[in-house]
Amino acid sequence: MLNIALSKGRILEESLPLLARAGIDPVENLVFSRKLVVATSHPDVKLIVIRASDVPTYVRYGAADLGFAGKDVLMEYDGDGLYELLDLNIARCRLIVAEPNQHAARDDPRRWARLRIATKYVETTQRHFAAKGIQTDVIKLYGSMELAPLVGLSDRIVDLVNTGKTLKANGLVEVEHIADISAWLVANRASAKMKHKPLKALVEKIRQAVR
Ligand code: PRT
Ligand code: MG
Repeated sequence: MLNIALSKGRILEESLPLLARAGIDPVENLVFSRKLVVATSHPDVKLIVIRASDVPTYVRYGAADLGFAGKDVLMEYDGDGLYELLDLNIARCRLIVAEPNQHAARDDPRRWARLRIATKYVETTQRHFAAKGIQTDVIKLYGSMELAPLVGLSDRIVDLVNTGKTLKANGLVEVEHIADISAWLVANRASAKMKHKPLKALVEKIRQAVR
């Protein structure tokens, strides 16, 4: 048996058509179902549905053989015990630095010295700015980062952007690009050895479905 870990929300919505093309259809509607483990049309494949940020953990400990995980989540997680096998080319967005419009007008990123940043991506933010020799005071949030500069919690945020509508609605503007993001197929290192044959066949089907 092979378990694939997915997360509710956008990754699930975009994963289902991809999995269908790979011949894997859940036996019940995962978008509405409250079940967390669901069998599929493939007799040897089960889907497990968890929080996006928990996918690397389930895969690392072998509770799932494969996972669909956002690159943003993977960058935040040290890669131990995981193989990043394949860019699934879904749930695409960008990780960026944003600040209020009125600051951006007279702000020059080349002069940044010490930044107060609110984000869910503490590790990635620290790594990004440390590499450029810029000091940061990072404030960890779990969501609604766009609010932080509006109420004086931080000067800037590091967050994901897709259409840019959320930034715009909150008077924020992108001032620096950190990374392009999409969901990746990840595998447990031990499963990759022990279940080599069935896993390889499944990965190959997913690879075809991405194309
Ligand atoms: O459960 P947990 O809190 O861990 O995750 P979650 O609730 O954030 O899950 P979900 O379903 O929202 O997103 C999971 C994954 O989707 C992320 O880890 C990314 O890999 C991917 N993804 C792709 C996005 C976006 N696009 C995205 N636009 N995740 C979040 N957003 C948010 C963004 O944070 C911002 O608030 O959407 C808003 C911006 O969208 P636009 O279109 O207005 O620019
Ligand atoms: Mg959410």
